[in-house]
Amino acid sequence: MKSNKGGLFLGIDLSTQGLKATIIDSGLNVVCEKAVNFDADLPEFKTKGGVHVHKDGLTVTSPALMWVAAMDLLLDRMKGEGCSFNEIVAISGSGQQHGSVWLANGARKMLAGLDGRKSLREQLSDLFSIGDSPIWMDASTTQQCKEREKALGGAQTVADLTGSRAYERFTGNQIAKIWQKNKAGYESTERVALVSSFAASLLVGGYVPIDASDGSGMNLMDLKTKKWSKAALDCTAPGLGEKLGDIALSHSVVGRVHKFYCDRYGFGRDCQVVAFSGDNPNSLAGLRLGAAGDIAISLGTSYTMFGVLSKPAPSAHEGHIFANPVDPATYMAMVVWQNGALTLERMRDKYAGGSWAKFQEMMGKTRAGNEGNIGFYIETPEITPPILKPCVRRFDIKGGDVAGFPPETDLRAVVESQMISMRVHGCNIGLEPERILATGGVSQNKTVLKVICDVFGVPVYVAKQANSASLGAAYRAKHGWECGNAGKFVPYAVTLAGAPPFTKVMDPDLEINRMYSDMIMRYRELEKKLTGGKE
Ligand code: XUL
Repeated sequence: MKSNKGGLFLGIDLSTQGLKATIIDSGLNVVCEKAVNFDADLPEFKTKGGVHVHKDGLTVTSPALMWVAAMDLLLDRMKGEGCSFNEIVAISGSGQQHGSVWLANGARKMLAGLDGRKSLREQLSDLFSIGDSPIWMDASTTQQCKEREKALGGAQTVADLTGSRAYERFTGNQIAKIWQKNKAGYESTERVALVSSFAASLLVGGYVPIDASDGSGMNLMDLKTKKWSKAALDCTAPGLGEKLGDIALSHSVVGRVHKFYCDRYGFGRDCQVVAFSGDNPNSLAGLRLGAAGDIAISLGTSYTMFGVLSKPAPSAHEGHIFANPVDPATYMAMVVWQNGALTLERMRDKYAGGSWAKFQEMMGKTRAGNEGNIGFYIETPEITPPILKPCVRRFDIKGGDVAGFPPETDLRAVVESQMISMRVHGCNIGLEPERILATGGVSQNKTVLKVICDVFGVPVYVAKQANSASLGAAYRAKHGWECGNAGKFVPYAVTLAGAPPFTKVMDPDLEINRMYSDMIMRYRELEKKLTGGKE
């Protein structure tokens, strides 16, 4: 790795399926990337896609110690590649949103006492009061959502207060469930962290605040004041405010790396840690979304659609408003689909033997609009629209239920259904793109991009760098470091002046776009058959 006088910035992304690192230099060039895959690299934790789905099909957790072991492995790999840790001046990071990490009484001391002669895993095996962290795929808290919405005055009140109505995966509802079902676990907990703030805690060797942007995904924070809402805390669990600690703006410096990292890996003592945030907020930072009409579509494990709004209107039905991680004066709006890449990949495996090339070839044999056939592929509980009971439904052009489609038709039906759902539900919360920035694994796939482009009727761009969350974290490390040095907020655009432009990959076919606009009406009607009319 070349030496860099202006210092290096490290972004770390603790996602559902793995842990990634991206290092940039002061000119914003990516100089190093490394990754750990949980299933393949840490098979002893027996995860599938990084998670354990429990017997009820609704409870989904990940072993927190696996994340600790992954940090050891990632840093060892980077060290093995000769990574210049001593030149890193600031680190920030990203975590899958909503997941909670339960740190046991005494954990603060354990973190503070880290010793560079042993691995994190060796020293932190007793760190957790609850070892299985509930994550964003968990849909087991419908009862707690209902109870908390009732206590707070209804879905719209909760949305107005926290940015979203109560959602099963949102941390407040997960915490309420733990309090109700596992009181001993709750009581032996010193700190409840988010996945993002936990990763930062590992680096600092102590507790750090939750950042306002990821904090918006908890149904606990007052979105306007960016402080915990007392009413929301009170209807969740006793003594919760103390267990959660503070909230910080996302560009705040929250500490310096612990001596452990200096001794074991050669980090400098002054290397700063900037608040970690959620993966979607970090992607927003990585894709530098700022202009109205610039909307990102992230095609990863979950599919998400997001953009910046200055006057958001939180909805009692769907979508989320979060604090913007790079501009405290504005907000980000987002919609999430759980049946994203994994659902598409399962279809690819079923029909195209796991090959994207064959998948594209099969898509090429069908026409846009799929001869009027429409399908819904809810393989795991869906967030948008809320369909908690998995089901697959296929409809012909007359709206009649059909048992199956030919393979090619089935493949196109999944892609079209996923993208039409994005247009329908994104629009419901004010996400109306003038251009789309596509990111995430599936965005490499041109036939999928073509469907996005024609469904929305706007040009599609891609970032050269696929890992927008870890890149965004590296950008945010630079941003936070510059704000800290200046002693005041520095506009994000100033930090990122000179970042490489995005590449336009296609323009829409407006005739096909009109056809999709007509198809959307039918889609909405059919969707009601699955939701019973709920959005
Ligand atoms: C966002 C969400 C997912 C996770 C996945 O609300 O639940 O996108 O952040 O990483």
